[in-house]
Amino acid sequence: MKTSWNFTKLFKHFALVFALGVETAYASIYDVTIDTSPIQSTAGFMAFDLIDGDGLINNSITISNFSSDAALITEAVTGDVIGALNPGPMVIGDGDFFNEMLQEVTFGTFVNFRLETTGNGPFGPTPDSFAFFLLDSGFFPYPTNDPLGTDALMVLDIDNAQPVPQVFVSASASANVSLVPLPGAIVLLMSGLVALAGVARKSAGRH
Ligand SMILES: [Ca+2]
Repeated sequence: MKTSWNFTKLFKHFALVFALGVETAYASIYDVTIDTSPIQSTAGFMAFDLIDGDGLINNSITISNFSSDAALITEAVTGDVIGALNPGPMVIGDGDFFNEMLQEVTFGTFVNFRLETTGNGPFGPTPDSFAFFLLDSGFFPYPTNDPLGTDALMVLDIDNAQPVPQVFVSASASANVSLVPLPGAIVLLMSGLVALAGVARKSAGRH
């Protein structure tokens, strides 16, 4: 019986270490691919916005590995933004309430970039929130099925330690996101599982 209790305690220890590790040391990374063929050759803008929803805990969004056949024209920055798309990286912080990089473009057929988000809590009812928009030359967003009605193509609410983007549907572009595995988190998880397996074998052998 004592062995079982120790196993439970060890499991809780690793679960806690893993949870704390994710919350304090790791971010979530996504590769984003956007097909802009329907609006190819038109003039417009890409808006990368981060809203400081909680007004308390600092979070940031880092955009890197930008590649596109769009022509980048001028850029306009509001608030807490460092760097640019090309060359990157570009870091959008939440130093102000509204933080934005507005990139004027002539759209091509694709826009690809890597998006890294912090996941710093505690998390309240109005989380820090990132949103990405495609706008026409009159600054009107191309419509999407974003339920909030903002016509965002992608939204990432930083409401947990590993926030997940929401992608919306549009007739003007289609976006896909894929999670990039975090080597550090995987190594930590695996070491915990190996240790647990060893304890489980010893425990089984004694019964
Ligand atoms: Ca914040």
